[in-house]
Amino acid sequence: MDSFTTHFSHAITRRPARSIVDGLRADDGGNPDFDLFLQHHEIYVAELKKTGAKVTELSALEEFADCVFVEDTALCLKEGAIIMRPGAPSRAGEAAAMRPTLEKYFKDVRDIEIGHIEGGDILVTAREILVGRSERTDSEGVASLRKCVADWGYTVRELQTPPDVLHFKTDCGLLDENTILSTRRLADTGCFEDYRVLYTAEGEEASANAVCFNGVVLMPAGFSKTAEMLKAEGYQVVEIPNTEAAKVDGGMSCLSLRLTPNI
Ligand code: CIR
Repeated sequence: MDSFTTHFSHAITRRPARSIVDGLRADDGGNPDFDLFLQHHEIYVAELKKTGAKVTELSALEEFADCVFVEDTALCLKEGAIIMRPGAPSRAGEAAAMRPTLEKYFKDVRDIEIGHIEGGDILVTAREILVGRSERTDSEGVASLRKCVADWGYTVRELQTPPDVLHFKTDCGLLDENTILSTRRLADTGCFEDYRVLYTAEGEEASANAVCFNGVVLMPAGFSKTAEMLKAEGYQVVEIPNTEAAKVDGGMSCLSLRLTPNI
């Protein structure tokens, strides 16, 4: 049976705003080029569609520079969706803006009511939901998520995102039910002891934010050793140019919400 953690009928993306040049970033390596960002984004959306997904492409929200990174606004599970409470003040309104779209797909849409939590810090596996505390996600936010999903039967495990890493999933991605692609710095914290872990090649840590969507592993282009390793392990890999999103700390998972509606 296809896992609900890697197989989805739908995805939601949002066109990058021109204001993405002002997007948040940890280190300033120059502003992203908007036209090139848009081209890369179009490739990403096309690859999602090729996997059979129906993609809802939302319009840009110029008032939110980081709005293209929709993953941070919500968590979609098979029972319903949870609207996040981003820890970045400039991103707070993005989550509320996602609600009307999710209400079209889910009967039950819940809200994180206290603390802060962003979707980039959440990794859903077949057995549990892993959440890394970070600069954007705190224990109150994790507790609020736990409360939201308890009656749906999910276990939430609270972990720590390594220092200087934006989100938990900046450093990892689920490849299949039991396999996680991870950097060594994250896996060395012991958080994946019950899983099979494949490591990014040394110097290719930025390839860890891969996302498995309907049997295809979408990963940022330019990390040939990690891509070859994944292919040798039997994964179907598609490499997507990501230079512009990377300038504002964005990767593959951040660019979509992946879901199977229940309406
Ligand atoms: C931010 O700092 O919030 C954005 N510039 C990047 C968000 C990346 N999202 C993700 O990893 N889920």
